[in-house]
Amino acid sequence: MPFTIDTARNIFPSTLAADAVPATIARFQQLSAEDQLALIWFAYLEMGKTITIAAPGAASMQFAERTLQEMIAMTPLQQSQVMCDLANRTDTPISRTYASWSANVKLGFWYELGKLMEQGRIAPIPESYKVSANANAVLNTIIGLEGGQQITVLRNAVVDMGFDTSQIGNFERISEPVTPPKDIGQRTQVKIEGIDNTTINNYMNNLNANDFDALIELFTPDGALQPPFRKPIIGKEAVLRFFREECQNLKLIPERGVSESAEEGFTQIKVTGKCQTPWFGGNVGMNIAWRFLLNPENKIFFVAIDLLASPKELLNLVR
Ligand code: 45D
Repeated sequence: MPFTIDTARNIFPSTLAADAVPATIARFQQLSAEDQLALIWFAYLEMGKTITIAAPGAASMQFAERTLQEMIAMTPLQQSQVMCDLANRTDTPISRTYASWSANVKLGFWYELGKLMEQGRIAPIPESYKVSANANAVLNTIIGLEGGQQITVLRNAVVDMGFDTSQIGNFERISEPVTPPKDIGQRTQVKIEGIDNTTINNYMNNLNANDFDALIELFTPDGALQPPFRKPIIGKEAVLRFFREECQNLKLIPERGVSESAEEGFTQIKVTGKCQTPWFGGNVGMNIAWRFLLNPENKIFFVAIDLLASPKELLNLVR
């Protein structure tokens, strides 16, 4: 039976993903907007004691600038209202603008707001704000997670805010400009214990070099990529857009892997290792598995990226 995207998703079924992340997000979404904002604020302060976030580049900030200026000119009450509207996904002009932004522009916007809240130029969360018992429980769960899982929860919370894009119809998507790929001389080459496959090595090396045009040629026309906790992105055009919007300056550090033949001349390969986001650099390494399904021509038909449940999972290469 030939593979479909649906059957491909089940390769290496014993891979344990960090289910605590979607479980925590689901509990977070149940809270009131005020509790959500206060919770993120307290989580952010707590995490700030151990990990620092890198300032976003000017290129990603220019798009949020007008909205930030608009908010600075508001009364504190109006400012709080804008933030609650974002968390409630209410239909307002700012919630619509926010919805048109890529994940990195949204994160950059909140990064700036956080600084402005600290300076008192945007209404802060009062130190005396008492979160509900439920919110407190979610906060404690987040504080107990490992770093890579914490930042994934925060990122998802931010990405899910704003008006629902599926209700907007046609709109212009706003994302940072794509920087040119690294010069050949600047590129690094991965070495993966147990894996000797040019497609896999080229995948890692091209992604590390921001060479998305070369990277996308490793995929079949109907190929798919499934990011952590998301549905597969299907087809070269959509996958390329995802690379340009969300994958600049990632650092992939694959460590080891296993390869075996599958049905119909396909090959399934699982690789484990670390991945760093430009937001936190080497301060936060995420434990990652890549589950590849390659067609007989060694092209990528499917790859899933999983955030692993624990470092122990890095050694789980069970077929
Ligand atoms: O509400 O092979 C305040 C793919 C309070 C590609 C705040 C990948 C109020 C293929 C504090 C102001 C991408 C899939 C808010 C690999 C409030 C591939 C602010 C994997 C919101 C390997 C909060 C890549 C702030 C991975 C400022 C796994 C929060 C990348 C900021 C993962 C949070 C990247 C930030 C992650 C979170 C980045 C900056 C998880 C960033 C997380």
